Amino acid sequence: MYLLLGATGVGKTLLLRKIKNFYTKDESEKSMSTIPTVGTNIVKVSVDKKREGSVREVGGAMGPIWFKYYSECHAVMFVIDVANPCQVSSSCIQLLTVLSHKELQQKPFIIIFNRSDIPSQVKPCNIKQLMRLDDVIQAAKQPIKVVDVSARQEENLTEIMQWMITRWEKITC
Ligand SMILES: Nc1nc2c(ncn2[C@@H]2O[C@H](COP(=O)(O)OP(=O)(O)OP(=O)(O)O)[C@@H](O)[C@H]2O)c(=O)[nH]1
Ligand SMILES: [Mg+2]
Repeated sequence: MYLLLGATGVGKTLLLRKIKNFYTKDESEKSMSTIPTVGTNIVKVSVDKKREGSVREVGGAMGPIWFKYYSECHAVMFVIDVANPCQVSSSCIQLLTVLSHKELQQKPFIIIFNRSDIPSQVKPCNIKQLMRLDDVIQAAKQPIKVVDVSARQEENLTEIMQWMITRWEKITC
C-alpha cells in the first residue's frame, strides 16, 4: 500500500487519477473535475503492465488523523503545490512531521512538487530552498526521491511510475 499525502488542493486526487490511467490512457476520467477528498480514497494502480498496487489518498483536511494510516502503508507519496508559495511553510512542517513519525522512519518517500505548469513568481528551485529541502533530505532516515510534475499536463509522471515499480518489490498490497 502506497500512502498519498499532502495539504488540501495540492492535486493528490487528480494525480492519482492520472497515475491510475497511465497505461490505459482512459480519457473518460481525465477530464472530470475533482472535489476535495473527505476521508480516504483507495485506488488500484497498475505500476507496470503486469503488476498492481494500491494507493490510499488521505484528504488534506484529514491532516490531524493521517497518522492512523501510517502503519499499514509501505511507502509514502507526499505532494506539495509548487505554485503556492503561501502554503510552502505549512507543507514543510507537515512533511517534517510525517518524516519524523516513528511508524514511517523506515519507509521510502517520494516528494512530488505538483502544479509545475502554473506560472508562479517564486520559482520551484526557490521553493525548495525556502524549505531547505537538501537539509531535510540529508537529515531524514528514509530514502527520499524528489520529482517535479504536472498532473494536469501529465508531465514527468513516468518518474513516479518508476519509483512505484522499484518500491513495489517490497510491498505486499
Ligand atoms: N494547473 C494545475 N492544476 C492542478 C494540477 N493538479 C491538480 N490541479 C487542480 O487543483 C485542484 C485541486 O486538486 P485535487 O486533486 O482535488 O487536490 P487534493 O490534493 O486531492 O485535495 P484534497 O482532497 O482536498 O486534499 C483541482 O482543481 C485540480 O484540477 C496540476 O498539475 N496543474
Ligand atoms: Mg483529494
